[in-house]
Amino acid sequence: MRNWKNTVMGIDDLRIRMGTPRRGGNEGAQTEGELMVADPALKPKRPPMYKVILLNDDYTPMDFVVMVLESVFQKDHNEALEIMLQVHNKGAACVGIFTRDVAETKAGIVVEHARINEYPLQCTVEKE
Ligand code: TYC
Repeated sequence: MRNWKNTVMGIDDLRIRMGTPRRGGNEGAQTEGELMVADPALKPKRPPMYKVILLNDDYTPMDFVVMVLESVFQKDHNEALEIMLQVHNKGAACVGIFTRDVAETKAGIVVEHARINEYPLQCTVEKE
C-alpha cells in the first residue's frame, strides 16, 4: 500500500535545520525553521524547448493555413493571417515554442490534417 513514505522525495533527501530562538523581534517564536534541499542536483531544471516551423508551398490554400493556425496554435484571426502571410512571403516562420512532446504532436497534427485534405503543407520541429 502506498503512503507518504513511498513518495519520490523521501525524508532523507531533505535536511531541516531548526534555528535557535533570537532575541529582539522574534520572542514568542519557539524556533525559526529553514528548509533546505540537500542536493542541488535535485533542483528541477527547465525542459529544453522546441520551435514549430511552418513552411511555405505553392498549393496549400491560404485560408486552410489560417484555419490551422487558429485551431492548432490558438492564434486569433488577425495573428493567424499575419503569420500565414509571413510564411507565404518569407518561406517559413516559427508558429510557437513548446516542450518536445507538444511541439511534435502539434506539427504532426498539422501535417496529418493537410495530408487528409491532400495539401502538401509541411511543419517541422527544431530545438531552440
Ligand atoms: N503559398 C500558399 C499559397 O499561395 C499559401 C501558404 C501559406 C502555404 C503558408 C503554406 O505555410 C503556408 N496558396
